[in-house]
Amino acid sequence: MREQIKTWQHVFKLDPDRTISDDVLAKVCSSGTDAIMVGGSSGVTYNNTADLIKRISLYDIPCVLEVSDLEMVVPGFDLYMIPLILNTNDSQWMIGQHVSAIEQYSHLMPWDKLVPEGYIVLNADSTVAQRTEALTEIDLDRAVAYAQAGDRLFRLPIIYIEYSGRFGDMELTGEIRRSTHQAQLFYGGGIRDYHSARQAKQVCDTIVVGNIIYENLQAALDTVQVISR
Ligand code: 1GP
Repeated sequence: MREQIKTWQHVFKLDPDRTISDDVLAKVCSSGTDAIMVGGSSGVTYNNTADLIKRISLYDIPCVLEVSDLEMVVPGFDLYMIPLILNTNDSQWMIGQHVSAIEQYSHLMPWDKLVPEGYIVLNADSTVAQRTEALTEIDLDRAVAYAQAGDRLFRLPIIYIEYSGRFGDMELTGEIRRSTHQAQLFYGGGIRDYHSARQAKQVCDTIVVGNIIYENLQAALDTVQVISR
C-alpha cells in the first residue's frame, strides 16, 4: 500500500467532525478517486473517526488516517499518515508530539503502516496554521528550502503544500515540484471545481479535495476528472 501512494493523483479528505449522509459517502467512495484520507484539525475523536472508517470500509477504496491527535487513532485503516509541520518554530509539531506518542505507545505502533508527511502550511487563516503557529509569511525561496529540507535532507516520502480553505499559489507549488527530487508532492486547499483541480494538478502529483464535498457534491465529484489513466 505504501508504494501505491506514488500512483495517487486525486484524494478526497473527509472530516470525522462533519456529517456526511450514506448517499453522499457512497458517491464519494465510488467516484473513481484514488484514496480517501480521513483527517481534520479540530473536533476529531475516537468515536467519530471509528464511525467513519466503519462506513468507508464498505467500499473497495484505500483509506488512510491522517493523525492529528492521538485520541483519533483507530484500527482498520490501510495506512496512518503522520504530519510533520516543517515551517514552524514550535518543535512539538515537527518532532515533540511524535516522541511523546512513541514513548507511550511504541509497543502498539503499526510501524509498517506509518507514512510521514512533510507539511508546509501556507494559509494563515486556517485552523492548522493557527494551531501549529506555522510561519506562513515566507517567500518562494524559503518555501522551496523547506520543501528541499523535507525531500532531500529528511527524505520524507510526501511533501504536502497545505492551503486548507483557500486556493494557493500555483507558481510556488510548481517551483517546489521542480525543486524536489524523490517526494510525492501533495497539494490541498481551495479546490472547488474541475478548473481549480486541473490548475493544481498541473503543478503537483496529488491533489487533495476537502471542504467542497460538504458544500457542492457535484463540483467535488467533477474534480476526479483530472485523473489521467
Ligand atoms: C485540507 O488540504 C485539504 O487539509 C483540503 O483543503 O478543504 O480547502 O479543500 P480544502
